[in-house]
Amino acid sequence: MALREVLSFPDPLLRRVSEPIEEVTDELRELARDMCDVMYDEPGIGLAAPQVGVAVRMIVVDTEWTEEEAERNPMVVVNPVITHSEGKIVWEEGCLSVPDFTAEVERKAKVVLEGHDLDGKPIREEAEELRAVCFQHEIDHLDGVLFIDHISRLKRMLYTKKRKKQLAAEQES
Ligand code: K1U
Ligand code: ZN
Repeated sequence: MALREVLSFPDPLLRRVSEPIEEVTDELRELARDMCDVMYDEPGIGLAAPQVGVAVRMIVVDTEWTEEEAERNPMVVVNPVITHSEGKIVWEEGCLSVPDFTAEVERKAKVVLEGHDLDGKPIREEAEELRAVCFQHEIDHLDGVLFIDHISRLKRMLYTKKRKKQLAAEQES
């Protein structure tokens, strides 16, 4: 089956604030499956529903599957929230919706993520390093925030210019 398309900057749909999920329907289960397929295909270590054009508060994360001999172990989180955070960490981030760009971003070093799985079971996880960064990155997507919003205005402007040129060139060819 065809994979869902990942929206890319500067698509305004990436800037919407996503709606909380009241009830997990079959449609949302299918969306979660599709998001995992997209994450593994791209490849990535996380994905948020708005990146595939659906403005609901759901993320998928698998921060270990790219390591040698690791198995796929996707975590789907419905209505994720960070309930505790501490410290600071700087991490070089990329984003499947921000092509051809990475930058260092300052984030909270340790977080507690809470939410529910697709069966309504509560999830609570304490995370640090890449996993903590990834949780913050994906929850930002649910609020219409991209990692480039956390870098300097100058760097963001330079990237925006480069991206617009790239899109204009794509239109011409
Ligand atoms: O939300 C996204 O766009 C996914 C993004 C998540 C993320 C990456 C880095 C720091 C924080 C959040 C990605 O997965 S970008 C691709 C990536 O990081 C990666 C891809 C293949 C192997 C290892 C990493
Ligand atoms: Zn992203």
